Amino acid sequence: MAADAGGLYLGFDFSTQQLKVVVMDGRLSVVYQDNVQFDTELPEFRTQGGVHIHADKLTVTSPVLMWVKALDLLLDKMKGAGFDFSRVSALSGSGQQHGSVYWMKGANETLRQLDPKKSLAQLLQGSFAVADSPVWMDSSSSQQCQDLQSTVGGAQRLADITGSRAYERFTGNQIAKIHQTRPDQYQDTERISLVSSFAASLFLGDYASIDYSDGSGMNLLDIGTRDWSKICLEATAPDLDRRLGPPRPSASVLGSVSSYFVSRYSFSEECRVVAFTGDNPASLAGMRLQEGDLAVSLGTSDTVFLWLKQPRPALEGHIFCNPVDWQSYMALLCFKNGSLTRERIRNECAGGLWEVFSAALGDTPLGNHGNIGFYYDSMEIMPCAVGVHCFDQDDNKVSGFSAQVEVRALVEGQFLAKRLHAEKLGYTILPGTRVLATGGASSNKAILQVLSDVFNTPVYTIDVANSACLGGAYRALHGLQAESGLSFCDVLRNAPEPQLAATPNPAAQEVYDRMLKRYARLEERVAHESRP
Ligand code: XUL
Repeated sequence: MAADAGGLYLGFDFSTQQLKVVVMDGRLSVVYQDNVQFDTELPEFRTQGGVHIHADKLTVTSPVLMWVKALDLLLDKMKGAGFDFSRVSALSGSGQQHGSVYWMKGANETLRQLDPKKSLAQLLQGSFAVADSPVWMDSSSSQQCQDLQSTVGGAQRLADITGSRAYERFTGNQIAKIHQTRPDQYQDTERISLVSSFAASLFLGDYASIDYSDGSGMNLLDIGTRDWSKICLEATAPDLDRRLGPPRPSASVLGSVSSYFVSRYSFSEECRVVAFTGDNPASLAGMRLQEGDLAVSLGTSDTVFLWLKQPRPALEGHIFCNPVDWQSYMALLCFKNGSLTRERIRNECAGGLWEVFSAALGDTPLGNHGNIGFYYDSMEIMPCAVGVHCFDQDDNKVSGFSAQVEVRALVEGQFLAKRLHAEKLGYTILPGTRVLATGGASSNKAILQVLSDVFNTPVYTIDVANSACLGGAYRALHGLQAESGLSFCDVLRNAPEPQLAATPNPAAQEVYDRMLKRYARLEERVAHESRP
């Protein structure tokens, strides 16, 4: 089916603290946005930041009915604002990754015959076998992680199959915990959805498939065959295959919106529902990352997205199936020490002023005379290490650097780490590679110059406010056209282009290729010496 020029495309994001929607027209302009904040607009659920943190501090859940009610409220708000649902050609969206929803036996029958006179929350209140869904902030499944890894043959073997070693928040380990601690509720469960496929199910009026990309965050999907891994399923819980349903490509049109939405909100019967995916894959789509690109989000923690053709799963970082090109992959790397550490060094070495911090980067040479620093103010994820570790040009440990050298050591070190870990997962810098920078620190040109030099590639900036939602709207449009063989890139050709912000210094390649080798050696040493 071709895209309708006058049609609208909806992108929803069921994130941790809120439900958001963006509406895009056929010319790719955002024409409407709205949201529902869980804590303040649905106070009856008593969440903080959209979640309940349980007494053990490890278990973190969200009431599934809160998400259902949020959708009622959001659509009612849109209706109240006069939004014309009949113009919507397709919708898609995303959910916080890893969270899981347990549909009660008989729930699919309920979904298939929703009475448009009632709200979704009224209709579905008895449809969940587990009322409180485990979410990505949960870290209570360490035992299940250990069990899975030992059954499969170790952490690296699990990463080779599923793209990641076992992580507590990954859905398979959460499912195993539910099966072990609440066997009756597991028995009552007819279907298990991710937050993303649960949201798609509401619109579809039927159980929606889990897409390959969000499915990769479960420690259950074989990312090579793009099917459930038998050994992982068996190690997790009985009859899991049946409860998950077959996974599908992320660009699949799952069907048309259910008659409930046609009657209650005047959606067109033709409005298509495109598979929902995880919020990180949806952001990759929203940023329109292309083959060979790398996106760096510089925030409280720094996140890196990579587009990969031939991934090499490792013990750190995650490989997911790519949400916009089913034959490719993406990687997600998370570095805990981001802007808070940059702010600390700015305060200590630049009198609290970003201008002085930037000037220090301008006044120090590429490669920083061989000085290298590791600044892990809090326990770092990549690598698992803590503390500040400084080395001079001969790899001797030193207690610190002069203020200007310290500023450059921090910024160079943060970007060398990103390049090192990206390359470990199979990323290679090729001619034409672009680095897209987003997040707070991406407005600092001097920081972006170092990023460009360390990667020896041009750096572009892109506005990614709401990138997951926008990615949903882009994916809705692409889903409609994917059947005619058009790539995501073809369909989104006219979307706003990123802005060029920095180009590499001609001397950068030689300096940083050499420095990266030393950085890798020193990082291993630091990780070894400071392991908790
Ligand atoms: C990714 C992860 C988080 C959630 C947040 O692995 O756990 O980024 O997706 O919504």
